[in-house]
Amino acid sequence: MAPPRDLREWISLLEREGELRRVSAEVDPHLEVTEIVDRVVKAGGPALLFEHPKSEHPLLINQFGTERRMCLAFGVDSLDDVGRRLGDVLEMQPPQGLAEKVRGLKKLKSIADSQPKTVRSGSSQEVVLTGDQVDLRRLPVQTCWPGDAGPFITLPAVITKDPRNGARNVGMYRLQVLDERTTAMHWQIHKDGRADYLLADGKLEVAVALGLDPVTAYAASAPLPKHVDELMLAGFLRGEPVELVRGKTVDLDVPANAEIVLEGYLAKDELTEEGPFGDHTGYYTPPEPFPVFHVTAMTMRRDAIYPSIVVGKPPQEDAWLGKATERIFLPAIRMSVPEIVDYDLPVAGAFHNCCIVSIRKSFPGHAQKVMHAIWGLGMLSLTKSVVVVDEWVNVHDYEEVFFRVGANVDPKRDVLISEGPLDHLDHAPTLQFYGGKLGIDATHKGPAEGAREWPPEIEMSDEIRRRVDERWEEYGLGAAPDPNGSRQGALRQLLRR
Ligand SMILES: Cc1cc2nc3c(=O)[nH]c(=O)nc-3n(C[C@H](O)[C@H](O)[C@H](O)COP(=O)(O)O)c2cc1C
Ligand SMILES: [Mn+2]
Repeated sequence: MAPPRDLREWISLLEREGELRRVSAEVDPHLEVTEIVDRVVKAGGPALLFEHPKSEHPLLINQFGTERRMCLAFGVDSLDDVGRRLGDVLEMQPPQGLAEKVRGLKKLKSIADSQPKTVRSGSSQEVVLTGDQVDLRRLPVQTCWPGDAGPFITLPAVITKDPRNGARNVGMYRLQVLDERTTAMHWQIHKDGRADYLLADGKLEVAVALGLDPVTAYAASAPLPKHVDELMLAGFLRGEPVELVRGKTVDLDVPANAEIVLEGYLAKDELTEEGPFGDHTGYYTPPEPFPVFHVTAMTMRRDAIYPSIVVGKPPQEDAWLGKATERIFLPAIRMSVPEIVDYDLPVAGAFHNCCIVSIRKSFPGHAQKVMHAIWGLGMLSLTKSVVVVDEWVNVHDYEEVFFRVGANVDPKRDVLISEGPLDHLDHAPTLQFYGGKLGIDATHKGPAEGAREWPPEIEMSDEIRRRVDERWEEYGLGAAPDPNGSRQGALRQLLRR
C-alpha cells in the first residue's frame, strides 16, 4: 500500500484502522494535553485528534506512538523492510542478466522519483497571512511541562538552504513561541540547520512546515549527512516525489501539502534565551542562547490541523521515530562497518546514551574496533556507551545482553573508557558537549586478548529437542511454550513482573 500523501489521508487511514480517536471535549494545550497523551502513549493507545484545544485549529498528537502506526505510515509490515529497500539501492551492483537489469532499472527509477517536484499551487497556501496578520498564538501550541519557559512548537520540519551551494536541509528543531511573530530556533550544535546559519551572511531565510504526510515528517528527524536533502529520502521512501511550491515571502520552496507553513528569517547574531524545556532526556534542559526566528508569513490550508508531539521521560511518542531511524539506517551503517549484524538503541537511553551492537567477530580487538567505528559514525558519534556482543546474541533482548555483560566481561580487561563529543542535551558530563565514553566488550575472548580458554555455552542437543517437540502432547502439559522465546519474556514469567 502506498504511504499517505498528506496529513488528511494519514488521518483517514488511521481512522479506518481504528488507530485514531477524536476528542470533542475542550482541552487546554497548556499542560492538560500532555497529561492525557502521556497516559495514552504509555498504554499503547491511539492517535488523538483534539477538536477543541482552545483554538480554531484542531491538534493532532500521538500519530507515531506505536510500531503498528509507524509501519502504517511507511506502508510496510516491518520497519526492517524500509531499511532493506534503502539498502538495496545503496548496495547496487552492476546487473547480471536481463531480470537483474530490469530490477536495476526499477531501482534507478525509484531514485529518480525521489527528487522533489515543484508545482504551481498547493493547499498549504489556501490562506496567506503576512506581516501584522501573522499571530502564532492562534495555533494550539502546547506548553508541555510545568517548568517549560512557554509554548513550544514540537513537530516542525525546518527548511533552510546552504548559503554556499543552495543545498536544502530539513531538520526537526523545536521552536519556542516568544510572541505573535517570533520564536526561538533550537538547532543544536551538531545539526545541519545550524551550520547553514553559521555560513549565512547577515540573514538566513527559513521555512517551517507543520502537518505533513507522516513519511516526510519522519524524514525531518532522520540523521542524514549534511549534503543529502531529507526531502529526497522522503520521496524515495514514499515512492513518489514530495511536491513543493514557492514560498510567498522567502526564496525557498515549501511543501505543497502541508497544513501550515511559517516563512521568515533569522538575523545573524540575534540570539535569545531559549528554555527551560522538559526534554527527551527526562530532565529540563536549562536556558541557553539560540537564534530568533522572525515570521514574515503564515500560510495554511483552510481548517488547518496543527500537529504536536510531547517528549519527556521515556517512553514517549518519539520512541518510534527513533526506532524507525534505528531500523532504516542499519543497512547504511553496514555499508561502512559490514561486520555489524544488528544494533539496538534502548528507548530508555534516550537513543544517545547507549548502543548495543552485535558483530561477526574475526580478530582480536574487533569489539574495540567497532566501538571506535560507532564513535566516528554520523550522529551515532554522540553515543555515550557502546556494548558489543557476539553475532548470536539478540541485541533487542536486554535480559540476554545483561546476561552476556555479566558472564563475559572482566571489567579490568574489557571496559574501555574513552572520550569525545557528547549530545548537546546530555547534562551528566562535566563539560557541555564533551566528555567520557564507555565501551563494554561482552564478546567471547581468545588467548590473544588475554583470556583463558573460553568455556563452551550450554546447549541441548538437537536430537533431544526434536524428541521433546514430537512427544510434547504425550506429557500432558498443555500447549508447548515457545522454545525460542526471549529471555526477557521468560524472566518476566518466572519472576511474575
Ligand atoms: C520530536 C523531536 C524533536 C526534536 N527536537 C530537536 C531540537 O529541538 N533540536 C535539535 O537540534 N534536534 C532535535 N531533534 C533531532 C533532530 O531532528 C535530528 O537530529 C535531525 O537529524 C536533525 O536534522 P539535521 O541532521 O538535518 O540537522 C528532534 C527530534 C525529534 C524526533
Ligand atoms: Mn540534514
